[in-house]
Amino acid sequence: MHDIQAYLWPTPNALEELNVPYDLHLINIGKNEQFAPEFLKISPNNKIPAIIDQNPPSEFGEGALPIFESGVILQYLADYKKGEGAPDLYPKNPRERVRVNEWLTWQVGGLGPNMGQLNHFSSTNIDYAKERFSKEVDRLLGVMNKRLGEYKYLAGDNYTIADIASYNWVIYNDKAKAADTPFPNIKGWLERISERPAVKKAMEKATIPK
Ligand SMILES: N[C@@H](CCC(=O)N[C@@H](CS)C(=O)NCC(=O)O)C(=O)O
Repeated sequence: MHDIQAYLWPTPNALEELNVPYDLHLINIGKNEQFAPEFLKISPNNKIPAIIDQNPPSEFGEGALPIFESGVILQYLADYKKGEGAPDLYPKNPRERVRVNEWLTWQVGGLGPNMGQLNHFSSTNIDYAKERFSKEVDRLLGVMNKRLGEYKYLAGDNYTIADIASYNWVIYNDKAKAADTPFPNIKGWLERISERPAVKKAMEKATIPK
């Protein structure tokens, strides 16, 4: 068994990028596995992703360390679990770190929830909600597209955990990927990231549970 136990559905991008050995536990949210009492002990908000580090650094004290919320998981893994030869995905330089934290929080508090609501309402006939979330997602993607016109990656010149956090949402947005996309800088960013060997490897492991 590896130190890191990862509870996901379905893409372990950060773990591959950081070269951290891990065991993958696929949690099928389509089958409500996120409500299982054992999983709620790790992730009390019944959402994936979550991890358990069986062997955290000594400054965390004794015992395994469970973590939920993707932003916190990414910060923890990049700060404490970076493996041999892995890139620095969370710079220590305070000015650069602020930029990463901004775009990470932007995803967790803005892009993720609004894309989640849009996905939810798309399969209904509640037009007001569909229009509301579709406009808000377009606005957020517009902000992101502008940023990526100025910088190669969300936090600046380098690929960071902020890009990892947004990639897994944006990759499923048809408008961002369309040939005539209104967000060409996002499309270029998606293509750049999808070429990364760690992303390719993570996608291979990303079997959607039936
Ligand atoms: N703020 C959370 C959001 C995670 C999230 O939205 N997870 C969804 C899947 S993408 C989920 O587990 N949904 C199951 C549920 O809500 O019951 C994070 O960033 O970790």
